[in-house]
Amino acid sequence: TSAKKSSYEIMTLTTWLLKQEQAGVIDNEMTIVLASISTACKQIASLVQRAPISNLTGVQGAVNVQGEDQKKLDVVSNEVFSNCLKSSGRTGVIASEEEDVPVAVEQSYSGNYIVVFDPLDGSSNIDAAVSTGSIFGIYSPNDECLADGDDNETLDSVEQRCIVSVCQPGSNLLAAGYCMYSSSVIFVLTLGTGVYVFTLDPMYGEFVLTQEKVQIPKAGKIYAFNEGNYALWDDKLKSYMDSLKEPGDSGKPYSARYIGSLVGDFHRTLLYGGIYGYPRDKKSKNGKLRLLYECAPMSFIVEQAGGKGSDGQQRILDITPTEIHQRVPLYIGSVEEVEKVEKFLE
Ligand code: AHM
Ligand code: MG
Repeated sequence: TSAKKSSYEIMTLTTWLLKQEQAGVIDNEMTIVLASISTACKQIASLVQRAPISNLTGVQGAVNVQGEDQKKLDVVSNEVFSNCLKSSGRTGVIASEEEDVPVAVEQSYSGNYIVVFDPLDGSSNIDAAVSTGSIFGIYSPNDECLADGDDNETLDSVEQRCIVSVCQPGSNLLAAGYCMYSSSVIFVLTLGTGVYVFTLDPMYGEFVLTQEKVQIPKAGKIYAFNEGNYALWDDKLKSYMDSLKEPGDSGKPYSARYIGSLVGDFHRTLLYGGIYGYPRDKKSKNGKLRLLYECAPMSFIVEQAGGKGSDGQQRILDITPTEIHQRVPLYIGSVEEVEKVEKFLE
């Protein structure tokens, strides 16, 4: 008999989560929340793949709180995500990039986890069938969200409680992940014990573990910035960008890659090394990306893979949001690359 693992042996996300629960990494409630998120992602994956057939491309007609056109799929994905989380019965408050304010989940049975998410990031790519993704982060319930006020509590004060409960620094995250809808559907997850990658097997309809304990290369010569904004950047950032184009000793400058979809650009950076940046500029004083739904979860993941997430000066995970849709500049990726841009910005 050989010691070789049976070639029929696969580790599904469900089995993996149950093993994490048995090992005491997560509790039963968290297992259920994560399972419901993976279901939402599978549903969104199928909606994204069939979008041109089922007439889900194009805009909804509404503009979200942040003044952006909502795509039809933004709206649908937000509903899918919210419904899966609500019906898990284990979330107390959910906050979405697509909603004005966080919502208290009335049907919560136990657990009361706080979940922040961007249901469909990079949706401007959808109509051309380019990569998109969902991003999420999970916080433990705090006093604010547990205080189940009396029946006379006004809607305003419930809302205020929810806002206070989600405005936590990323360093409090218990779990974070993303699902990328691309040539493969990839689910990346950290529970604070390394980064695990699962790939959706379309035959089984299950996420299967394909990479464990992923480590980002210490350095990497790929940069992903929207350089169209160059003229709006400050001089320090311009000279950083110029430096990447110097051939240097190796005779080869950095390579530019920019999908315009954070999840796709981040996933490539995680595997190949390099840097993704969304700086502040003359028009967008805090850049474009949101701290709660985008920057903090991605920074938790990158740190778990041995990389770095910074706003140019400080660690993203140390920033406590004062507003739920707060934006911050983001520089994320290989340690050496992020430190390099920090040096230039000093
Ligand atoms: P969104 O949440 O409205 O989809 O915006 C976020 C996206 C990111 O996925 C991407 O990295 C960035 O916006 C691209 O912005 P730009 O088109 O300005 O380069
Ligand atoms: Mg987004």
